[in-house]
Amino acid sequence: MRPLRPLKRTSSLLASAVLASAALTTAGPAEAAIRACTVAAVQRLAPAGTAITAAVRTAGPDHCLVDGHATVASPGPWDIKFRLALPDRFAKRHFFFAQGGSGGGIVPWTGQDEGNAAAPLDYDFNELLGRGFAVTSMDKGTSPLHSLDFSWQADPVQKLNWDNRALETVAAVTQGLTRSFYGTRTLHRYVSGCSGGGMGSINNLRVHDGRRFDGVIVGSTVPLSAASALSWARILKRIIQNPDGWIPPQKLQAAQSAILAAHDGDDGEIDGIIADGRGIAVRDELLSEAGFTAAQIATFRLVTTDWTYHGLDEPVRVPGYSVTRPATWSAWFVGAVPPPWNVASFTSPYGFLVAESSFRATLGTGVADLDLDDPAVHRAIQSGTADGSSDGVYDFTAFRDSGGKLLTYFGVDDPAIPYEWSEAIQRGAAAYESATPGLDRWYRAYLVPGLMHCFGGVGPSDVPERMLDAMVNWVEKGRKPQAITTTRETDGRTFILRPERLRRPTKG
Ligand SMILES: [Ca+2]
Repeated sequence: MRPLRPLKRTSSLLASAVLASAALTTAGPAEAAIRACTVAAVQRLAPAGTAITAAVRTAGPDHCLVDGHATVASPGPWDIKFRLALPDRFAKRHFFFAQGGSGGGIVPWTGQDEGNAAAPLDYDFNELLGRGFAVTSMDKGTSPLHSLDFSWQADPVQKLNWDNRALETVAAVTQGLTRSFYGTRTLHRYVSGCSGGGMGSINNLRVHDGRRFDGVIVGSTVPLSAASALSWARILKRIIQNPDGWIPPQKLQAAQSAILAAHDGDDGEIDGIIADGRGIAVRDELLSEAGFTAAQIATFRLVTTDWTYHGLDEPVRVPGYSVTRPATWSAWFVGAVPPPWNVASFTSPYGFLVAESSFRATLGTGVADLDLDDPAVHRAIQSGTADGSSDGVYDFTAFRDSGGKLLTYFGVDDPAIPYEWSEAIQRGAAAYESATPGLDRWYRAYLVPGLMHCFGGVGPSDVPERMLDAMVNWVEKGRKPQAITTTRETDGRTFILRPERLRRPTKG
């Protein structure tokens, strides 16, 4: 069961994506140096420690589909599985799809079969192959029970794989294979990941200096992965200990309807979407009229109010959740059913599945008993990632200085990661800028109205794909992204996303 993948693409979205991208397609004729698509031929191109297990000529668009694994050690050994598609019409582009969640021993791929639960909703790989991208995906080097199980974090091998090692390793192997296969030194290298995939990508900028990538696209994430589990844990613990504060789904729906009725027009258009929830003050009276008790109002405040985590060397301001779509909270951290919850049931909130399995594995303590003031919790959060890098959390300067480009996007209706992390990451990165124009040279951040966590919701449905279009133009043509036009699949409505601007300059 894979709760993060409830939707299926339709052919109409594919068609619109192909049309929208047609102007960008620059794939040239097949190159003369293409190698044979056999296991033996591809294996000869692979570095030591890489095993090629399949290489098959595949149609639509014509490509060589390669399966393999890269073996890592120290700590290890572990075989990280990957897939690489090498199109006949190659445009010297390599695209790495970094999957979200906990991984799962599955390599997400488009079109294996109609029932493929692991098909990414973010991109259509066949469309990318048609535009001349070599395409790579991997399993993240973990073996969870399901996509929201993090109990493998007790294993330092898998923890390091998930955190940053799998992405770096598979990027090195598959980019090398791609160069050798086509006999080219030139390669435009892209990676895109959302949520857990975004964490791996943004970790790479700090731990490995982003040296494998020219363009990095990050959706809805936090720079220290444990920080998200902490937000959930804080709310979940309160509800477990104070069951009166649990809010039934129908009350959250009533609150959502009332908030929308009051604020839909704030963005200048009555369209069922609040384009930006910052600055909206939800009154107690509104919640009371939606049926909330005092205990439920207290839960609402806990969820939506910014707070400070004092366990780190420096206090960290943690944004509250968006008030724009509270009905979505049930699935993630309030619960469609009241506690008790358990990690074996998907009726438990997704955030509970993640936080409970993660903290039990790393601290031996479940959410209900987690003491946020415990030094052991501080250490677990502070180490944050398993990388051992001495660089600061937001220190992406090596990537910046090598000419790398970064795009981030967050959904305003995200019930998993508060979208105001967008501003926190920008401010963190801006602290390393001393010259004008600073971030403008290499970093763009976008907020997406109506978008939930990575996909879904009432906003546009092609955000990652249009981000990639903008990134290709930036990396390959030097055109800085400005407004990005996105589209809602169901009715073709367009949403023009404009780069976020920090409200005040940050001193270096
Ligand atoms: Ca509106």
